[in-house]
Amino acid sequence: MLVRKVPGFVPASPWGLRLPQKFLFLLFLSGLVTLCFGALFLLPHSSRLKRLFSASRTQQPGLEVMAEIAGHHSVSEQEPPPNPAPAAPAPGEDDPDRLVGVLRRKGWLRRTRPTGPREEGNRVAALRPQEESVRFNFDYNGFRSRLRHPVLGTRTDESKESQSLVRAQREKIKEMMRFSWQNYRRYAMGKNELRPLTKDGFEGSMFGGLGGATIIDSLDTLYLMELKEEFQEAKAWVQDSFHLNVSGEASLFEVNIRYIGGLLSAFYLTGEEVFRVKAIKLGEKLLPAFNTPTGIPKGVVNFKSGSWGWATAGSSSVLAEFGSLHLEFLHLTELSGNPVFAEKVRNIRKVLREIDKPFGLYPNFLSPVSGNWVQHHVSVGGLGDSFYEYLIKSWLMSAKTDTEAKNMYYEALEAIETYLVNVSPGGLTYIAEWRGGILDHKMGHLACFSGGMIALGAEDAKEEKKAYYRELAAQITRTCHESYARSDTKLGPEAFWFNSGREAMATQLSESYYILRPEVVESYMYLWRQTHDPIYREWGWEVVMALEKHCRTEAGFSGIQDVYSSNPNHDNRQQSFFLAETLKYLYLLFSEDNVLSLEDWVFNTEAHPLPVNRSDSSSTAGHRH
Ligand code: DMJ
Repeated sequence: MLVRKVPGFVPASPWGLRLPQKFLFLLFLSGLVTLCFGALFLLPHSSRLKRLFSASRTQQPGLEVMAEIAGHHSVSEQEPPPNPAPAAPAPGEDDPDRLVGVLRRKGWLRRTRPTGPREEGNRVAALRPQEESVRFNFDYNGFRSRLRHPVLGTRTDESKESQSLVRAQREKIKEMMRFSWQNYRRYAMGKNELRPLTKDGFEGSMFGGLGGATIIDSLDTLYLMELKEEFQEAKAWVQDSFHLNVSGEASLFEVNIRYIGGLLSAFYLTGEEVFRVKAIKLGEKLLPAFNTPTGIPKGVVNFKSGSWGWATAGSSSVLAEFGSLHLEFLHLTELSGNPVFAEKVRNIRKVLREIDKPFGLYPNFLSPVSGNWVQHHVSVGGLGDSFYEYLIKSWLMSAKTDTEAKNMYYEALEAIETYLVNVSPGGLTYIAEWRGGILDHKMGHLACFSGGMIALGAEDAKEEKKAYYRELAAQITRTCHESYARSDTKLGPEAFWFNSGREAMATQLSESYYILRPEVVESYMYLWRQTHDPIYREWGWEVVMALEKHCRTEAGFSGIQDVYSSNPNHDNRQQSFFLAETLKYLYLLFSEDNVLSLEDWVFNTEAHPLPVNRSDSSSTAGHRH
């Protein structure tokens, strides 16, 4: 339609307003906009503005700022992690006092209040000045005074003939330790492991750039065997060259059992501060792994140099890995006064206690995001093993106060007895693996630790089951011995089967290797202490002889590729657990019971002794879970 212009007539706007009215309306509108905008700026944090305009997401409130400080992008721009939160600043990389100062000046500390227990723990760790945790006063003398036995036992009457044989055997094992150490020191000092054939070092990818795995793993064995000069060499390296400012991806489990475990036991044995301080600082670097929706840690932690770390990698966590932190983390709290470590493992315990378990069994894979089992594969060998071990040892380490761990252990063992324990046609008792109800009639070398574990737990079982568990432990240990005895080298394969004519033997070359593993001699040691049956020392000595014959090389000990070959090839690797575990358990097998008495110590899954906690310090709460 055509609108004609009439002189002197000011047309109304489409809404029928005249100019002054329009002006007034615009004025009002702009005032309103200014007011709203201003109000947004008055909100406590600019990230709230972002949230107002962004789609909802699962990120924990209050944590974005910390990521920004660390130079990270917001979570939506990251791949994983699913639920990021800041972790402790990498120890030694940031000056924590300076960081706290900067945060306070900028007012960030007030604005990033945590919103729940998990975040609270992270915040404490992130902002705690490391000096503070180092300055925590642990009463070392009090701890020593509560031990029931001298750490290295009491001297026995050396004139006894039988004792002198045992002493000679012990001396032989000590010589093997000295030989392993000296070759490592000569060819690979500071590297993670020795390669004895090529006479150089091996770094591997499990430790995120940390070095010296063999050194940390060896400290307590050197101390136990009174290899004093060697112990001093190892300690000097930890003091001067063990740097934590690394930035790779590490296995949470491996760093925990080898490094944290090794440092903790070195501290408890010697009282040397350097071990306590480094254990705590390294423990703080592991905390980012727990930043998942369930608090179940991922298997890999990223030590990002000079920044927060993020838990990354795979979609499920492994039972043996997240289930084998309890002992060390309680001691980190005990030695630092920082509750965060105990809180992390208490939460893992809670998730595992509450989750449904098929037939009472614990599958090996759990999603740290949903908290559900990922597959129904159950094993007392690899992937499951040390979870069960840490239940019974948590009970023992708590001076028998952690009844929750005790109950979980015996319930799990009942399910294992019912569904997994079998006897072969040839009369060998074994623990099979379970795949959704179907059994694999095999045992891994790793599962052979279970003889020792069941023996250790037998004493606190219900009266009517004690004898049964002692016998079960003995039978499983006998089966594991058979796996050694049936090979040409008298060393056992990585896995062995029971559903062919050749029982307790590997069925293919790919399972026929032996990499200096400790589990069989570990069980001999526990069974010896429980029964004093000389058969365990005899079997242990067979292993010593076989190691000497097949694994000793010119420059250290090496694993072998085929236990069924009378002249096996070497794998060119002296594993750090050979010094931490295999040689330690052998030495203890030929020692008196009061040397590292089981009344005073529990061994972590890398054979590092941690003391039974009889203190009544405030952080003991961690031990009562
Ligand atoms: C060690 O690192 C530990 O014993 C772990 O629990 C399992 N495997 C190795 C030794 O075989």
